[in-house]
Amino acid sequence: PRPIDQLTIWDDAKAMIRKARAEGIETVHERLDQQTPHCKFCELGTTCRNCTMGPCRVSEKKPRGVCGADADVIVARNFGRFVTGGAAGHSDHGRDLIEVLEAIVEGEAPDYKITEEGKLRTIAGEIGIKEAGRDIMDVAKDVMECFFADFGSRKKEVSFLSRVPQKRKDLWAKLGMTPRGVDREIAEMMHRTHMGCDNDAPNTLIHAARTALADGWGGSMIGTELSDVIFGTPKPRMSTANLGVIKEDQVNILVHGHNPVVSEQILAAARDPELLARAKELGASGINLAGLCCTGNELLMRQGIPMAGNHLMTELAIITGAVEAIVVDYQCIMPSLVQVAGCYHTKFIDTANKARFTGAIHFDFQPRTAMQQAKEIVSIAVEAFAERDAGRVEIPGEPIEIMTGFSNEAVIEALGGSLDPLIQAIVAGDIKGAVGIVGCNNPKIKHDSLNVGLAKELIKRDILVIATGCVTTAAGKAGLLVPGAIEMAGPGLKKVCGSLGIPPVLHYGSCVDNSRIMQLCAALANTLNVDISDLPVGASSPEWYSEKAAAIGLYAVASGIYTHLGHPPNILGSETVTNLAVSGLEDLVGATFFIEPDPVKTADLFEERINAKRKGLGLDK
Ligand code: SF4
Ligand code: WCC
Ligand code: FE2
Repeated sequence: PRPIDQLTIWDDAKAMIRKARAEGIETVHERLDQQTPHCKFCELGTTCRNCTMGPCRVSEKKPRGVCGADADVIVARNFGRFVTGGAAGHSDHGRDLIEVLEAIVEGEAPDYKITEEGKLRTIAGEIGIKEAGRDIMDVAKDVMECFFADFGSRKKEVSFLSRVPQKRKDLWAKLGMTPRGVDREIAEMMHRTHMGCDNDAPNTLIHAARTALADGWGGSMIGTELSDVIFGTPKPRMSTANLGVIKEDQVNILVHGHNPVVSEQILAAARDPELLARAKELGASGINLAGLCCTGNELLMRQGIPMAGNHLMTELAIITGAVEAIVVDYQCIMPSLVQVAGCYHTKFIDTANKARFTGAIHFDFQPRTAMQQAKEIVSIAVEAFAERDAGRVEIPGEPIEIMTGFSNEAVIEALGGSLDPLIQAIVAGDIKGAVGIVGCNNPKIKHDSLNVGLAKELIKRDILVIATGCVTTAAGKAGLLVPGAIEMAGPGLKKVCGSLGIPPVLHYGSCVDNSRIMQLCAALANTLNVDISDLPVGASSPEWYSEKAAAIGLYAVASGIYTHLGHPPNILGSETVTNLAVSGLEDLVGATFFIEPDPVKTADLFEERINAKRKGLGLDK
């Protein structure tokens, strides 16, 4: 096996990988070794399995599949479907929030409510629904109908395009990139990539961008906004991160996945007096809830629940031996967690019919019965405490302080009611620009080395960093999410963040919450009366792995944001597709991807780009 020092930058992770090896438990790292080297054709994107005349693998020697498709067509189709998988994930999550809103409106969800009436009214206004003087439930019903319709085929564009600068919308219309309906774009991509349909790589990629935009300005944005409406808009608050948040003397429940619909109820149930009393009867001092990945981010942003770890920490969290239950909803949940949990007393509980795990305890979680089901789940965890083997418990490290809760609403409030102070700081050059660092971990990359390395490098250069997804935990563990982190920032950023009492890296939420960043960029562009592509901003996913991250990257680029990836998607087998991604898109949408594994070089490229955009806006000579 590879030496542990090469696998991760974190001491808590190293301790748990060591423990796993000592106990003979396999992790993602060993499985990557088993899978290396990967299939070269698949890496290049030149394998096609779209029909049974194949599967085909094309190369210089055999340049066409049985049907005649060449590398360009095959790579574009594969990448199109890849992005579509991601858009489907985020958007189906968004749909689940609409269904909860529907259940609230119909009086079928006693354990959920409209928490943010003001926000719901604002959204209604933005999407053209009359709200003044109307009962909130009537407004909610119309918003719900409108969002359901955003998934269908009858609209010319999804509702939240009302937020997009006109110039950008005109460009999308001209390119045939306007997202019309979420499910429609997803279905159309599946159609286009069937044998004998869209056999022109650039044309396929335009539709891939449209599908990604349906995610960013459609499904994801609906997910974020309705989560705020139902569970509350995040406000700045303090919390903690790393495996040290797991408590030796308590019943530990980890929530993992993405959707707050389940985890918010688990949190409420964990505070139930009867369950607490039972936990104490069994010798625990309390019930401790902590998060993993994005469902963790959702609870952290709104409720301050501590974060146990990001993607590559999920197996390792169980290996502490102190986790009574891991409760999952969907996405980014490694199936191996069932096996790792099986090595301990840990109960693995799945809650969604669309994300079942063989060997798990299954709950078909429904809005109507949410609280009762959540209590049953917590009860299973509490009872498991009695089975814990104290001799196998090892919880590494002390929790690190973090600040979280930066919604756009909270940022505007901190700025005194408008974005003007932020714009002034950018104009003055105290803040040169901003980069959203988002996404995952990937065992091919030393865990969090790029996520942290890039964030540090950017803030040094007075570039504000906005973090979401698994990058938030990386930034937090590196001490970047506290106001004191301004000491690591350049002089301008230090001054601005110092005066506001905020960190130079802002925790902006989960992966669907990248829609908050899109909304912020659109608002800045609208205020300045420019396009998003004119702003001194960028996006990065240094350690990405998932289809969802590819969708995010593509909607960022298609929205006009220069976007970094730490390693390439499986497209290098086509020069046409690769060139389009890393340069040709610039002429079409005013932004491209760039691929760069080195954090310093990446920061150089961002700085160059940001300086050029500043010049373009007339901010610097
Ligand atoms: Fe091969 Fe064409 Fe079928 Fe793909 S669609 S498997 S390239 S014959
Ligand atoms: Ni979003 Fe990436 Fe984490 Fe999963 S939870 S691993 S897509 S960043
Ligand atoms: Fe996520």
